[in-house]
Amino acid sequence: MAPKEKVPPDASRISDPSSIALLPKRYLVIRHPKIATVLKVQYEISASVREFLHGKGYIEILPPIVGPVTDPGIREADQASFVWYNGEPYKIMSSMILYKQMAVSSLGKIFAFSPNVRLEPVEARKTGRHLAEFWQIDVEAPRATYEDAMSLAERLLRHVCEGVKKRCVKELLELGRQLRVPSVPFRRMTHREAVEMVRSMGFEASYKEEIPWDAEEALSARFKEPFWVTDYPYGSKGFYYLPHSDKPGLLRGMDLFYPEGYGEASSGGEREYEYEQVVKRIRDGGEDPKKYGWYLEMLKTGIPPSAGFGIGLERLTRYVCGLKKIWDAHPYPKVPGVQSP
Ligand code: ASN
Repeated sequence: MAPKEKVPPDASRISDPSSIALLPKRYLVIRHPKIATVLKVQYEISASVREFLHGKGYIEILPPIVGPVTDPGIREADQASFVWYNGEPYKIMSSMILYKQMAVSSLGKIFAFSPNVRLEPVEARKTGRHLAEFWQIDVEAPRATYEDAMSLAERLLRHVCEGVKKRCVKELLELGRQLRVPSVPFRRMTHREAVEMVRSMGFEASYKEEIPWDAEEALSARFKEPFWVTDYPYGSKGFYYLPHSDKPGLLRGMDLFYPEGYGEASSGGEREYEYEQVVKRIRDGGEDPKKYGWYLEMLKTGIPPSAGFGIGLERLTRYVCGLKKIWDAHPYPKVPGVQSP
């Protein structure tokens, strides 16, 4: 006798699958046709990413999930900590940046799909593009420049859009998304130029800090193609970005922005890799270098310079699928301040 299966309620009758109030019932909403369609497209995005990077000689490695140190450069978010063996405080990765520097010293060009936890402030949910748990496509290459990293990231994005347009015709139609394949190279503007632009649009923004979320969104809405913001000011980002030698106070780091108001896509840059410099940078950021045990030990023994970037997978899915809310782009989304499966 065939086992009896209970028939669950018809999820296609849920009128708003993006509702925050329904997140605790994700086991129902995940069956909504729109969410299922998005998750299928996400699978094609991941396949296209692997195809592209594999073709360029990048080796996929496993990411760390926890460790004694993680990335402090996560804007307003907090790191998630817990107790490891012997009462040792450990972190859940907020990004695997420090571990990427370790991996390139062995394997050369690498990438990983890496899980990140960032306890964003509850207000972050208003942006529709912040999750407290998300995945990055993290890429790093030894002896590369930040121009190399930008060129790779834009070709990667182009390849993903082409792949999805080819393989997900039905899904894009169902989602009502007219996806453009962006032309490369993408437009580049410096952080200073971006600040001037958002100020002229009536937003407050400082030449010394990252651009506020609402101004970033408005900036992104002005463009029809993705674009780069480069040369962030010293102190505005993590200690691991290399400063320019010929432009005092500016970093060889960049953010990628989607057009149409989808906002930030990726951040990356060239890395600090010299022990003395990194210790100084950690101190400048108000942290105790002692916290960074294995990382500083590694720098003392010597690693190659490198450059890379991380592209948020759910943000990429949101952009490709044309979604308002990023929580439609994860099977089990964790939205700041919400308890859900
Ligand atoms: N993954 C980013 C990078 O490679 C760092 C980050 O997410 N904070 O620079």
